Parts: sequence; C-alpha cells; structure tokens
Amino acid sequence: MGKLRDSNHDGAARTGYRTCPLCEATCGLEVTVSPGGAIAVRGDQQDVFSRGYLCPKGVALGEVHTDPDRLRAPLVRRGRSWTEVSWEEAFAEVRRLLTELVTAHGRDALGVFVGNPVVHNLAAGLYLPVLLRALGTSNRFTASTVDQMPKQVASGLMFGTEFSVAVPDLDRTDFLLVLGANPMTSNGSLLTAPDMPGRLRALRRRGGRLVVVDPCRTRTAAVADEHLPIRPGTDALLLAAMAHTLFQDGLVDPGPAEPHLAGLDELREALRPFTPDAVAPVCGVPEGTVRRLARELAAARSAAVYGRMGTTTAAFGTATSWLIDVLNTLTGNLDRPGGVLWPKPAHGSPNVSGVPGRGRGVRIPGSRRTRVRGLPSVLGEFPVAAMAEEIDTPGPGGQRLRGLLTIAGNPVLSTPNGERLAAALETLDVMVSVDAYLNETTQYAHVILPAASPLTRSHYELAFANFAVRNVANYSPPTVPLAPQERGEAEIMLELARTALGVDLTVRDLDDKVAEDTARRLVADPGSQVFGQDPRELLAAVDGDRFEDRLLDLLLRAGPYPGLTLDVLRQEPHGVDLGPLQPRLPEVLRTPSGRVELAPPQLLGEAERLAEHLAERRAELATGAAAQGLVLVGRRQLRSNNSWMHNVPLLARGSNRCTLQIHPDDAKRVGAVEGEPVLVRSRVGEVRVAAELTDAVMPGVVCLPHGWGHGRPGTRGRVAAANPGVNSNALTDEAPVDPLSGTSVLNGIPVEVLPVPSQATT
Ligand SMILES: Nc1nc2c(c(=O)[nH]1)N[C@H]1C(S)=C(S)[C@@H](COP(=O)(O)OP(=O)(O)OC[C@H]3O[C@@H](n4cnc5c(=O)[nH]c(N)nc54)[C@H](O)[C@@H]3O)O[C@H]1N2
Ligand SMILES: Nc1nc2c(c(=O)[nH]1)N[C@H]1C(S)=C(S)[C@@H](COP(=O)(O)OP(=O)(O)OC[C@H]3O[C@@H](n4cnc5c(=O)[nH]c(N)nc54)[C@H](O)[C@@H]3O)O[C@H]1N2
Ligand code: SF4
Ligand SMILES: [Mo]
Repeated sequence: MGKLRDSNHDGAARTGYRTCPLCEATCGLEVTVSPGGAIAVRGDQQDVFSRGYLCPKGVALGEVHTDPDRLRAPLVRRGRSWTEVSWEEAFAEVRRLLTELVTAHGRDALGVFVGNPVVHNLAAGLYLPVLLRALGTSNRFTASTVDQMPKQVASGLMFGTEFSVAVPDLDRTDFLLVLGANPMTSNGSLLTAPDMPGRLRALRRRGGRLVVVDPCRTRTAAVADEHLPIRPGTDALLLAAMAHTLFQDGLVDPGPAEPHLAGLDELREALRPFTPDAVAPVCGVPEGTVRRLARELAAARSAAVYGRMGTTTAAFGTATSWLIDVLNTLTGNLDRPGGVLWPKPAHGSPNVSGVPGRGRGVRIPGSRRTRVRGLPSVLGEFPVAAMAEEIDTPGPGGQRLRGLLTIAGNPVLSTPNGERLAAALETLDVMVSVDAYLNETTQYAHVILPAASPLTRSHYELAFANFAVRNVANYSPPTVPLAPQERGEAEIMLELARTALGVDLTVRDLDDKVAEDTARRLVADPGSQVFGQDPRELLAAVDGDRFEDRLLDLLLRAGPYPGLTLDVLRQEPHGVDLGPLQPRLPEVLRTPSGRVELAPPQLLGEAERLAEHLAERRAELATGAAAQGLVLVGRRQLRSNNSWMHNVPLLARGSNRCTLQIHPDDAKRVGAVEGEPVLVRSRVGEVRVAAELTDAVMPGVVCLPHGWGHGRPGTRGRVAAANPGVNSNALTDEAPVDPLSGTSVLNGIPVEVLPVPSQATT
C-alpha cells in the first residue's frame, strides 16, 4: 500500500476506547492514532464485557478509516461520470430530484432501503425514524427481511414486542442447542457476547454440553460435543417433533413460567402430526436422535435452544423461531438463569416502557400490501424480496417505484435475485445513497452522500443491548474529529428530513424539535424514570445541545437504571457492567393478555401449513420423487463482513475464499473438480465459481458465501476488485418468502451444478 490519506489527521497522538461497530459482539477496542496518522487497534483489556477479545475485523477498522477508496466528498453522477461536489451542492441536487419526483408522482414513488450498518451506528439509528417520518413513504425496505425478521415476529406474537427476543444465558447454561448459527465465525447474532470462542470453551469446561444442528460442519460444529447434519429447511419439523416427544413422554414442565402461559393445550393439539418417525426421513435426522435430544433438553439442569440465519432465512422461518421458544418454555428454561432471559437495556426498550406486564402486542400481518405481489407489510416495512418488482413492473398509469434512497445497504449483493435489482436500479428516475463506498449498489445513484469513518462517531449499542448476555452500557466518544469536509450521519439525516418536509427550518431547529418531542414522549411514558417530569427541565439537564449525544442522554435518563446518565458513561471508558440477566416474567410481557402466548392463531396457522408440507414431503419420499437434487446454503467467513469489508487489505487474505463447497460424492456425480470452475444455476440465475471439495458439507448440499461479486465496471474498490468472488444472490430466489415475516429463503435454494471446461473462463 502506498501512503494512506488520513484527512482527519491533525498531528495529535491520541488513544481512545471504543466499542467495535462491525458485528454484534460489541468488543471494546483501544485505538491509538500516532502523530504520523498511523492507527493501531487492540482489544481493550479493561472492557467490562470483552476483556481484551477482538477478531481480525476489529483490527481492520484502522484500514477502513484510511482506505483511499472510502468516499470523502459527496458525489454527483452525470451519465457515467462522477463529480465531487460540496455538501451544499449535493443537498441542492437531492432537493431538486426529490421535489420533482414527489411533485409528479407522490410520496410513495420514493422507496427507502436501510441496510445492516445502521443498527451499528448510533446517529443513524436515532435519526432514521425522523427521516422516515419526514419522507412519509410506505415503501420501506430493510435488511431485516433477509435476516432476523422471523425471530422478531415470533417474539412479538409470543411476548408482545418485536424486541422481546429471549436470549440464551450463555455464561450459565448447562446445555446449548444451536441450530443454523455459526457463532465461532459470526461472533454471535441476536446473542451479543464478545469472545464467543472463550465463552463456548467455558461452557464445556464447566461440564456443559454443546450440540450443533447444521448441514455443514462449521467451526462451531467442530468445537461441539455433537454435530447433527440436517437437510436444509427442515428445522421446524425437527423442533416440532422434539416438542411432540416432550408431550408424549410427560416431560413438559415449564417451571415458574407456568402461571404466565396461555395456549398450552392448543399447542399440544397443533403438534400432533409431528411424530419423530414422520419427520426423521425428511430432516435426515434419525428418529432415535430426535427423541434423545428432546429428553436431554428436558433433563439438563438448565438449557437454551438458539437458532439464527439457517433457521430464519429458511422456509418456515417464523415457525422455526416460535418452536425454538416453545422448546425453551416446555423444558422450564424460559426466564430461567441458564435458560433464555430478556435483557434490560440501559436506554430502555419497548418491553420496559408502558405498563409492566401488558401491552398492545404486535399486529401480524400488517395492514398494507405491496402493489405488485400483494405481500403484507411486516412491523412497518415491506419484504425486500419485493423491491425489484416494485421498480420494474409498471402498474396502471405507469405507477411504480421511481426513486430509491439507500442508507448503508448494498442490496445488489445482499438481497435475493440481486441481478434483477441491479437492472431495476438502472431505470430509476432518482436514486440517492448515503454510503461509504461507490459499490455494486451505489453505482446506480445520482447522488452519494458519504458516511464518515466509524472512528469519528459517538457510539452506544442501541440495538444490541436488547440481545446481550449481560446488561452492559458503554459509550464511546469520537476517537478522531470529523474532518472539515465531513458530515456526521445525524446531520445528513436531518438535512434529508428537512428537504423532505419542505419546511423552512434549519438543521439545528429541526434537531431541537426532535429532542423536544423525545423529551415529551419520555415524560409521558409510565414505564420511564422521568415519568411526570417537566420536559423542559429534563432537556435543560441533558449532556450536550444537539444530535445523538443529546438524544442518548435523554433515553438513558428515562431508562431503567436510576442515575445512569451519559455523564456517568463518559467517566467509564471501558463500560459499566449492570450484571447478569435476571428473570423478568411477568413484567417483561406486553401482550394484550398479559401472558406468554404459546399458540397465537397466526402461528397455529403456520403449524397447519407445516403439517401439510410434512405430508407432501413424505409422499415425495415414498414415491422416490424427491430425487437427490442439490440445495444451496450460505456461509459466513471470519475475515469478511457481509458485502463491504472486502476492500480492506488486512482482511483480503487467508481463509476468505469465495468457493462453492461441495461434498466429494456429489462432486464426483456432477463432475466437479477441486479448484476448477463449476457453473451453478438456479431458477433465477447462474454463476461460475471454483469448486472446493470437502466433506464438511453434507451430501446434497452446496455452500457459497454471500457478499461477494465485486470488481464490476463503475465501482470503486481496488482491493475488492482484485479478489472479486461471485454474487451468491444472483442465485437466491425472490419468489418464496416466509408468509408471516416476509423474509426471504436464502438457504436451501435448489441448484444445478455443472462442470465448466476451464478454457471457458478467464
Ligand atoms: N445469500 C445471502 N444473502 C444475505 C445473507 C446471507 O446469509 N445469505 N445475509 C443477510 C444479512 S444477515 C444481512 S444483515 C444483509 C446485509 O446486507 P446489507 O444490509 O446490504 O449490508 P452490507 O452488505 O453490509 O452493506 C452495507 C453498506 O453500507 C455501507 N456502510 C458501512 N458502514 C456504513 C455507515 O456507517 N453508514 C452508512 N451510511 N453506510 C455504511 C457499506 O459501504 C455498504 O455499502 O445481507 C443479507 N444477505
Ligand atoms: N465474520 C463475520 N461475522 C458476521 C457477519 C459476517 O458477514 N462475517 N455477518 C453478521 C451478520 S449481519 C449476521 S446476521 C450474523 C449471522 O450469524 P450466524 O447466523 O451465526 O451466521 P451464519 O454463518 O449465517 O450461520 C448460518 C448457519 O446456518 C447453516 N444453515 C443453512 N441452512 C440451514 C438449515 O436449513 N438448517 C440449519 N440448522 N442450519 C442451516 C449454515 O450452514 C450456517 O452455518 O453474523 C454477523 N457476523
Ligand atoms: S468480533 Fe465483532 S465486535 Fe469484536 S472485534 Fe470482531 S468485528 Fe468487532
Ligand atoms: Mo445480518
């Protein structure tokens, strides 16, 4: 690498402590900037949660900061060429484009796609709702419907809010059953726990048991006591049969949660079709193993069942997420130390606000429908699988999505049938992106507003405090100052909101109004510590006079830990440990009944659909019609972070290889050779990629990582282009979605694999 450009560098040496914003593990980092501008990142040994742990991505944060390809100035596109412009010019252009669009076609003609990094970004997380309200479009899409939405829907129906996800008590459990997750590599998801390798080691060292259900022998499966390969897309059947076994063997014992449960009898009825002998051949898990696993779970002193991407972005995602907590409940592990518990974030949560123990619940399905396919809205958004068709399918009078705002998202590489989306983006009248790179998605924008380096931001875990295995609060101030030409994300969103509102307010005025509204809302909330206070007094007391720090302090003051203000967190650069998770039943509930709903009608409907599916699959097996076709699943890689960190030299080496893993028996059958290209074809598309023969994947399953497919003309990312990989979402199909959650099926995609003569590739 040549000399790195550090535009924030002001010659001062500094060391700052900050929480890593790259994944859900929230490791504490010690970041040192030398007088020459070089950046060193180490694990913060004193961090109350991570105790010095970090992974290679955390180390790479310095290279993200200095990456010469990372955008520093706003860009405006004319035809195929980009011009760097001032922020004033960029916003003027956005104003012109949006005004034209909305005047001619209405607010719904503009869609919004919000990507994953927003949940790792304090300012974006706090100001996104302001922007969305101002835009007033119902065409909202996010990465949630290619991710965790099924878990949010199931938790919302059972416990009353979409944030009421019951989290494995990882540090105390005696038995962890993991389905479709690879926390040794992903570092955990909806399970915030820095140092997953250490915590899993500790589990086994104290005599605990780790069982992993996964079609692939992942790094997590490799350190487990037992690995059970499963046919993709069949976890709901396995879990239903385990619950069936508990009922049949008289092992159901919900413990102290019992008085708070509703629907136990309906649940037992609904599970009748799912006998272990019926599901075993479909799942590829022996009948005896299904029963044994259920009995082990019931016998364990404490146990936690946990599922992630392989259970959510799969057929029957919501049913699977539900059945996971059904098993936790039936075995007495819901709300039990060592089982699954609900965190209590310092800044509050929907299950902390309002009246303890009862609430409005969630409305599933939502009330709106997508125009083209009629898919229902889910928790305020539309399934992202419908985004391309909303753009490329005109309705009566040419009605369609004509504009798109993307914020921290790369849906061309991250959503199903990404190539159809790329073609659709090219036809938009208006596209504006808030992003750090000129990549496979933002290349279609007319204006790109650059996000500043993570090191320039205040940070606090707004999202992941809801999923952490300990209650911890940690605030990070900016490590380096914003350079004069940079804007923070609060300011960018407020400026966009101001544009959308078309009102003559300054950013400052609008921000004041947001803070006043927030203060008024908090003092009116009976669940908040500031209930009944004068909102003006509250505002006068807070830290700072603008943007995310002010809003965060408001939330902390209203939150469930009296005396915990931003000022307190500022004094504790390594974080404040608020202790292990505590049982919270019944106060945590926000269902209308005030009970844990084990059998809400929507989920009983899914159980019926699952029973039909089981009958069909069994009939296919009986006739031999279920011929051994291959199905595609995904994999995460330690040195990779979805689609956007492949341009960082530190990560662009070693195990990061975009290969199609295939079992040697299948390879032989289809004629695939180690290291040689194969053609992978699905209903929607095809890619050419090198085969990697390994028995780590079960026969019948092939495995390809997502987030690759770089180096396209028009993108800017020199390192990524040198090792581009292929877009796995050129193969995933936008058609099947989990009906309650609108979530795409990204695992278990039927594919064909064919050999390619090597001279046919370049
Ligand atoms: N086939 C398949 N597809 C998948 C998955 C899978 O397992 N298999 N996983 C899914 C999952 S779980 C997720 S979360 C999604 C992720 O998909 P997306 O939500 O699209 O996120 P990324 O691919 O990480 O792209 C993030 C974008 O944000 C930009 N960025 C980074 N930091 C910031 C910031 O602070 N501010 C702003 N404004 N921009 C920033 C980056 O440059 C990049 O363009 O992919 C999903 N897609
Ligand atoms: N290094 C790294 N860490 C990351 C990310 C990253 O890109 N790289 N991304 C972050 C994000 S956004 C998220 S959401 C999390 C995701 O975190 P995880 O969910 O832990 O990660 P995945 O690798 O997607 O794990 C999914 C597993 O499901 C398996 N699987 C596929 N289909 C099925 C099935 O039908 N049944 C079962 N039982 N298993 C199946 C796959 O083989 C895979 O091992 O990781 C986060 N952390
Ligand atoms: S595990 Fe996640 S939070 Fe920790 S250093 Fe790595 S990327 Fe950052
Ligand atoms: Mo994700």
